[in-house]
Amino acid sequence: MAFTVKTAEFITSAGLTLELPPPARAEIAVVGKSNVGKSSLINSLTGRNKLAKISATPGKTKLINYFLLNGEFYLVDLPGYGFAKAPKEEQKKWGELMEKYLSSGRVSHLIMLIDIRHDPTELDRQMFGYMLYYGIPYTLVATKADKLAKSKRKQAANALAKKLGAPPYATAYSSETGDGRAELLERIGAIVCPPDCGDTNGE
Ligand SMILES: Nc1nc2c(ncn2[C@@H]2O[C@H](COP(=O)(O)OP(=O)(O)OP(=O)(O)O)[C@@H](O)[C@H]2O)c(=O)[nH]1
Ligand SMILES: [Mg+2]
Repeated sequence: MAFTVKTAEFITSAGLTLELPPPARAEIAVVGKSNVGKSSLINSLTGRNKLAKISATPGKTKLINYFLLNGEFYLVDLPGYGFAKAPKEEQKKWGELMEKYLSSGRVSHLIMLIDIRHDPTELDRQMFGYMLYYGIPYTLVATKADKLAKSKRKQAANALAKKLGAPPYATAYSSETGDGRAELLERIGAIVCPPDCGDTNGE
């Protein structure tokens, strides 16, 4: 049966000192360019509009924000990259924070977001390279799918994955309409509780 999010709660924010909460069953982190829709996706997935803070101004999320879902796994909101106006010092801090976090061995899965309307940027390629380098399993998601005609979404999402050099498959997602939500939840369900995990998660 379908995986559902029953509860979602904010746990903590962590910065460079990386004071992270005790590990949970899984830790799924959301990465992507600033303003691509990471925080919106977390709200849409959890059905909680005000859980993660959203802003039309890029660079809203500056810390690693932990949300505990169903009391058993973390969904983690990360600060975005590629915010052109960010001061050099801030960009440096972002790099240090991400390097520390991704090499911590805690991340069980990364959900990487790319805007469905734009080609991957150089920084997206770098991010993708980090993911491969650290050997972290990932899922690619093309955000803001509502900005494209329905008939073009699937193809555009898959083309993005291909351009990134990944197997040509990405989920087209819209936090506005809920497009792709069921598909991504199913994926998350499989990460949190693979077939052999011995749990009846999701009933
Ligand atoms: N049309 C549309 N707009 C979206 C969608 N997702 C996010 N947005 C808008 O995009 C802007 C940025 O959204 P956020 O969720 O704050 O983006 P973020 O990736 O968390 O940004 P940072 O925290 O700055 O890295 C906001 O104005 C959102 O309303 C979507 O699926 N469709
Ligand atoms: Mg954010």
